Amino acid sequence: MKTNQTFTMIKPDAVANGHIGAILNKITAAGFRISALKMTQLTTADAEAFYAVHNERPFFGELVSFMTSGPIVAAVLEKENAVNDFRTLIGATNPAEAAEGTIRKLYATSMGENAVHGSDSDENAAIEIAFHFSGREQF
Ligand code: FUP
Repeated sequence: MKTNQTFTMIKPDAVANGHIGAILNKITAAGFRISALKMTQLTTADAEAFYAVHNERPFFGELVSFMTSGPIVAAVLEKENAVNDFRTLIGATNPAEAAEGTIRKLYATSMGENAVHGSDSDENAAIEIAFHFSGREQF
């Protein structure tokens, strides 16, 4: 398993609000290399599978509905300590608690519509990357 990779999605709220360019700019300015990138839209089955760990949670239905509501931008990011450094760059799940200057503080609107996803472990990063990208789509 690679320990220098993480997976991100720019979520439907941030795409709809015109923040793709600003978010990618913050990511590269923070020293991440983008090694895969695509705009796509999740089906209900995709979102249910991606967020299966949350399927017993009360917010699961809303989460799936939101994540399928419009296009997303999926990307693989590379950097030393990628998972933890990217979690720091995006900030807390709830933008009201996110640190100043973080992507969620700048661009998220609520806990549910929080602009970006970031993998929470190297193991999940590998699973999430394989879910979204074939080998031929990674550079
Ligand atoms: P994060 O790792 O910060 O993306 O947060 P989680 O994996 O805990 O949650 C995944 C997504 O579920 C969040 F991005 C938003 C949604 N969520 C809610 O809508 N309400 C909650 O209480 C927790 C998470």
